[in-house]
Amino acid sequence: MPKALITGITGQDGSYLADLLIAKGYEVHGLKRRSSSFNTDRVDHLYVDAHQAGARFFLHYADLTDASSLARCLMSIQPDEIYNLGAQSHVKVSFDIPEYTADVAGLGAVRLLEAVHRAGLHCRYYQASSSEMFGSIPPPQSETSPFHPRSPYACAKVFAHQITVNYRESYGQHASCGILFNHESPRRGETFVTRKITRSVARIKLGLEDTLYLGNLDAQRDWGFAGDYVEAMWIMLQQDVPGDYAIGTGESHSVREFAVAAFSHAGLDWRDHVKIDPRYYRPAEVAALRADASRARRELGWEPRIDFSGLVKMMVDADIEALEHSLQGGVQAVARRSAEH
Ligand code: NAP
Ligand code: F7E
Repeated sequence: MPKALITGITGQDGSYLADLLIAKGYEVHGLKRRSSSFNTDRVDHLYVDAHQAGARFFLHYADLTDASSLARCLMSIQPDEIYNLGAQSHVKVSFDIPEYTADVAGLGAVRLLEAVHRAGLHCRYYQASSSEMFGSIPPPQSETSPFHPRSPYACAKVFAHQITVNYRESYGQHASCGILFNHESPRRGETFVTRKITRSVARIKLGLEDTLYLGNLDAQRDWGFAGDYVEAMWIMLQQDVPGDYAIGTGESHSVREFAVAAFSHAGLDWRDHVKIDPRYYRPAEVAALRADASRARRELGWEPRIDFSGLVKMMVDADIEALEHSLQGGVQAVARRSAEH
């Protein structure tokens, strides 16, 4: 039975990847960090008592800022595949906590790669690189496009990407980078713009609020479905030869278009509800991202299944259903935490 280790398993992508690997028959180990509140909501459905015979899902306390915890987990698990998905992944927040963001998203990768190297493990490694690394380079962007990062987050990701390539070239590690464009889902963090919009649409539709405050509506992103993108991660590690691949739909839309589509799917007019609050602007913005994923299509046979309108509908429907469910249960404490970012 192949063994996988996932950092960031409690996040959006980690949870979809864990679903995929469990379905493929893997033993899945995830690193979770210590939190004063529960942070395993997205993977609780996979939980099985470790004492039960046949348990294949295990969580371990560790942190990407703590090299010894990573080395300890690697030695005890001895994984065949490592997926490094852990990060402080919010671009706007990275301007507020730049050093921590660089520590987790940048140095975290070299801590893990070095621990693999020192332990002499012959496992395959996936690095979660990001289209944010392209920054101000005009679309379409591919693996061969130059990088011009526009945030502390993107700078950290460029370091993690380059150090992964460096370990591959220096030590022959089977290490691949997926340069993923934005991907979303009903499990998307509540403060990213798509989920912020679809949660607010649900609250407006059900009469709990009236106004949604957003920042730059003109930014364009290539939005796909996270469930499709974790398949690309797995396929990369099944290749004989490691490499770097841009993963995206090849289609981009503005934040405004996303809002129009989301409100209209719920039978609402976005102009009645959306207002601009400049506090959501960023010190430096990435204007437009659109993937050229032709290498992934050609060499990995990867194609996205869900398109833009399917994604918007899936997210709006899921948020309306979740809110109706919680209201029916009498739980009205749906804090407006997304207003913070
Ligand atoms: P996410 O939902 O924000 O999940 C991030 C994960 O990293 C969470 O499990 C989080 O734990 C964990 N984490 C944060 N700080 C950590 C630390 N110090 N040590 C160990 N783990 C830590 O992100 P995502 O959307 O799933 O993205 C997965 C990866 O792909 C990230 O590296 C992200 O930067 C990258 N990426 C994402 C996209 C996208 O559009 N989603 C595109 C390109 C690249 P908690 O649950 O405890 O917070
Ligand atoms: O912003 C604009 C904002 O925070 C998208 C991460 O997963 O994808 C993600 O980074 C756009 C930006 O994602 C609001 O200015 C307008 O132009 O949803 P986002 P992101 O910054 O693209 C990349 C690929 C990653 O790697 C990252 O980890 O939307 N925008 N108004 C807003 N954004 C937010 N969050 N909130 C607003 O109110």
